[in-house]
This record gives sequence, structure tokens and C-alpha cells, in this order.
Amino acid sequence: MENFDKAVIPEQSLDRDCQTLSRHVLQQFSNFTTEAQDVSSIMNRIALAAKLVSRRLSRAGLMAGVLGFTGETNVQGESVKKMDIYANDVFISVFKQSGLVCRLASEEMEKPYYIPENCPIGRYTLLYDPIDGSSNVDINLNVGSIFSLRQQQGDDLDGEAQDLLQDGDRQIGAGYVLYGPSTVLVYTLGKGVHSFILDPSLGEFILAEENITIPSHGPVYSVNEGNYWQWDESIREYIRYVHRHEGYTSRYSGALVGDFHRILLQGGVFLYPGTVKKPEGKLRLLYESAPLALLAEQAGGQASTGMERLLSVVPDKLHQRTPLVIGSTEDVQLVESFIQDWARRESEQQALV
Ligand code: P6P
Repeated sequence: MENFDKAVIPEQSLDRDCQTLSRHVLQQFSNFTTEAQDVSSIMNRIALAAKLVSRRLSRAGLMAGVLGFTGETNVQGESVKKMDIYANDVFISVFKQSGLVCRLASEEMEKPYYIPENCPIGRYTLLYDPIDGSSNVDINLNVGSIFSLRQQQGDDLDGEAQDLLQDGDRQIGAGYVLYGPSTVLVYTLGKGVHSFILDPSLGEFILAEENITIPSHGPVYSVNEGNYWQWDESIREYIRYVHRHEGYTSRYSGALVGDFHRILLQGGVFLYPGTVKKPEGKLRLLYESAPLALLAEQAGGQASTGMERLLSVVPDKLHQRTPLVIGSTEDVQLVESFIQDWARRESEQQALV
């Protein structure tokens, strides 16, 4: 019979439980500057928002008024889920009286939301998709939140937040929360990609993996093949290629965060191409594609519109959409080769007319 009278906590588990998100964020800075403190506080608030959303999702089916639609349509023209609104408000609430974030721009709000008591002291703006993949909420499948942190440029006196219309390289940090069997927070501040798992017994996000790297190739291609007949011929050619060649498998959950997380860890490519009707595609640049593109590049992967590097795209409006091809370098480049070969053949044809 083992001797159980000494309740010894193995050192490694104690040390591990202390590897919290806020400590890790501070370690990303070489010293404890005000910027380091501010960004650490911001990440802590994002973590609080994630905990609040995770708690509500875990009990959604048991509570009245959590699931289902509000009956409203958002600026994207999409039907709004009650969970979309709840999560949107959570992110706003956690930054009130923080002096940190002056503005929040969200998929669910046509204009940025200003927190008066934080402006203009708080020089940061949070851009976010509060619930990504909300069609999965009512059927208890994974959903996510995506966030991007930018520094305010100038004074934004007209309240139009025009300074947000800049390329993705201007992001200070980015990340997402994946609400799955466990709640995982993945972030980068430009020094690698790191993941944390929420320990509900502690109420803390504990470090799971540091400096995550995307394999240079992976078997997964993730795309909604239901749109096949709406795609340009170049994308159809790519799909026929992966259908015919060994070593590829399709995975698509209907929630970008979960599909991207799989590719971040196992390799492969996610694509949401433009269609003939919507050449710009569906995904929003500033708070969906650009944050994930920063993570992808920080993890040694790649992200493009199919024609140009995603992080170089300068939007002309807050809710601009772009096509997205993101994941392992070899797989993104393979998709790009089909698109660019097709574009070249098209222009050669035009030249002959
Ligand atoms: P479709 C969810 O609405 C979302 O924005 C992403 O999370 C997801 O990848 C995509 O749209 C799914 O779109 O057209 O395949 O249903």
C-alpha cells in the first residue's frame, strides 16, 4: 500500500500552475515598462472576457435566453445570435474603467465603440470577433473569439477611427480563444505564438505550449466545398488536385478558429476564396484574417489573399473582407500557384484577343 500520509505536490505541477498568462506576457518584454504593464493588463482583461464567455457557453443549454437568434441583422447582413451580443458586450465591459482601451471595433458593431473615461489616455484599440462561428453555438460545437490589438495613431477627433485602416503589420498583438472541450487562448505579441489552457479550478489560463510552429506541410485542406460552383476555375483546379493526390484529407467545422487551430498544430491549409458573386470572400480583414495571419507568420506559416501577402493589405473600410489562404507555407504556396498560374493564362488569353 503506498504511503499517502505526505500530501506532496510535485514541484513541476506547482511551477506549472504559476505559468499564468499575465506572467508570460510580462516575460515577452525585456523590462517592466509601462507598455509591458499595459499590454499585460490588456491580455488579462481579454482572459477575463474569455472566462465569462466560456462560462456562459458551458451552461447555455440550461439557461433561458442564451441560445437562438435575437431577430436582428448585423452590419454584415448576418442574423445575430444572442450569444454574439452577449460576447460583444462582455469585451466592452471588461475594458470599462481600465484606462487601457479607448476604442473597440467588432464584427457586431457598425462603428467603433468608444469608452469615454478611457479616451484619450488609453492609447489602445481592440478589434475583435466576439463569437466566431456562432452557427455552431446552438449545436454545442466549437466556436471562438478572435482579437487584434492596435495602438491608436493620432487623435481620432471625428470618431471615425480612420487610423485603424492600416496594414496588419501594425498590429501590436493578436490571438484567439477556442471554446472547445477545453478553453484555449493562443496569442502573439510578435515574439512567437503561445497557447494557454483555462484551468477552471484556478480560474487561470496556464501555459500549455510556447513558440508553436506550423509544420511546413500538412494533410488537411479546410474549405467549404459546398461553394465549389461559385469559385473561380483556379480554386476548382486546386480542389481537383487534392482530390486526385494521396495524402490529403478534408476537415471543415464552420468555425474559422477551430479550423485554424487544427492547422496551427498539425499543418495544412484553410481557404475561404472569393466567389464569382463575392470576389472579396466572406472573412473580415481587420478582426478575423489579419489577427490569424499574424499568428500564422509568427508560427512560421503563411497567409495571403491568394494574390498578395495578407498582412500587407490596407483596408479602405472597417469591415472590409478579403479572400483568405492560410496555413503551412508549402500548402499556401500550392494554392497560390493555381491562382497565379490561372491569372497568367487568363491575361495571355486576353492578349491574344
Ligand atoms: P460558410 C463563421 O460565420 C465564419 O465567419 C467563419 O468562422 C467560418 O470559417 C465561415 O464563416 C464559415 O462560412 O460560408 O462556410 O458557412
